[in-house]
Amino acid sequence: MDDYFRASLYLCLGMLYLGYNPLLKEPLKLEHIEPRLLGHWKSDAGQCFTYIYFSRLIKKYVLDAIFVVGPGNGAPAVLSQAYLKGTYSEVYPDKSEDVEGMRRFFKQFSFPGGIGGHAIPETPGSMYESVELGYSIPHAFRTVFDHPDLITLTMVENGESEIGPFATSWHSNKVLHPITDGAVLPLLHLNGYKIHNPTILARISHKELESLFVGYGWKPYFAEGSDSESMHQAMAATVERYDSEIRNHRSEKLFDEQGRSAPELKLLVPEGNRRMSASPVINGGLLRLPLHMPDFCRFSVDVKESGVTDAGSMPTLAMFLREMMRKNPHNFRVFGFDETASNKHDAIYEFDHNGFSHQDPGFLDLVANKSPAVVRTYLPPDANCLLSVADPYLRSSNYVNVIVADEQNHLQYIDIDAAIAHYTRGVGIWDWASNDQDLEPDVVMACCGDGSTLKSLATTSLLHQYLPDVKL
Ligand SMILES: Cc1ncc(C[n+]2csc(CCOP(=O)(O)OP(=O)(O)O)c2C)c(N)n1
Repeated sequence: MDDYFRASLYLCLGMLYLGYNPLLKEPLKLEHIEPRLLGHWKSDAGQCFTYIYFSRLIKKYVLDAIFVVGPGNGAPAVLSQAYLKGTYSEVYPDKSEDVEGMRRFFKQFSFPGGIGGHAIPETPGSMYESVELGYSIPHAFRTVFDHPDLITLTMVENGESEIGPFATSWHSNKVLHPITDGAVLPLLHLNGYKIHNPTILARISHKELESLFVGYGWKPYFAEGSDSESMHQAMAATVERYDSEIRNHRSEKLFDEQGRSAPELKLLVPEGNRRMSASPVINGGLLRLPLHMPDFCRFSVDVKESGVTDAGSMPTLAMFLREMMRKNPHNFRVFGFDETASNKHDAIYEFDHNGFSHQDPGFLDLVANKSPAVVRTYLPPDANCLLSVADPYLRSSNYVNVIVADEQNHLQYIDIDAAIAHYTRGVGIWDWASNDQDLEPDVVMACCGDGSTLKSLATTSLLHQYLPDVKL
């Protein structure tokens, strides 16, 4: 196990420091070292240590498990594990288990055109971008819903644990179903620092820490110790040390001449998909099932005349979502924030203009900055428009779909066929509200979303009434 640990640490060091000469077959020269060091050593050792001991457990007890990583900058840890367990070379054959593959594996790390210095979804066995702290526990719980045999080992770094919203996520244990869901095993890595500032949880007493986690509903176990070989050498020896420290982490028996990890290390690797980095649960899309979609037109509001019928967008959508939940009891979930009922999703026990006050009003700006290849935004003005956009959005994958819709009853404008046509075009001219008869208009009223549509139509109506000659 110690050899496996040192092989892991060697790979982490290689990613951080070595652009060339991956097995140090040649004397280390300055030009072999990455000119700009990006990425962090920090949590790598603790993460690797945890990962390999859990892999041992997987082998021993034939477990299904995955590893969710929280630490901000400890990507070398998960990368080293995916590489040592063979998954990395399986997914990226050019990063093969030989000297040239290892060199490419090291070189790509935090390098233009390569991969990030933090865990990213492209890394086998990594589900999300760990660069924005605070999601490890929420993501981990998401993985175990409806996977009763799955254990999600979750590495929570002490800096991450100080993120405000994250602190609440410790309570996620209350939403697990003991029969239908799996288990989350969080490991709080108290290495004392967030980058280089002290962390709170690493500085409070055991008693206080224990009480805190008992209060959250966890039973904490403490495993602690420090490496006596801590680095206290003087700067004067830095260059010499560089070379010898890297060598100390490596021994001929860890990697053979060709750069392959030693056969006895392979014995420590769990089988096939039981390698945490190969589990289909954490490798995007492998478990995705198509949703059974009800005909959304069944839930439409009967609009015989524009601007006459009163109905609510959210209650209409809620009926459609309730049917979706009936048809897909195990692979469709609705998450509400704090106002599920007040936002008129009662029909499914489970959002609107609170979005303008409670959430960041700059949210849509942020979304609109993203590439249309990954995000889509729609502001349906009424219930049928909302339904006709919800259906294709729910069928889509690999998109972040944002719909902004309101909760209160208000005037309905178009029937479901017109709504489908409107959604399909993405933008439209409402002839029934216009009087330009296809001539050059005097005024163009443009709007987007429920509130501004209502105001534009009210303005249009007043203009028709008081200035009938104005072409709208
Ligand atoms: C939400 C958020 N706030 C701040 C940061 C900036 N940040 C990046 S790493 C880091 C410290 C992380 O500390 P820790 O979780 O202990 O991990 P490590 O330093 O070991 O990588 C911070 C504050 C961030 N990435 N995300």
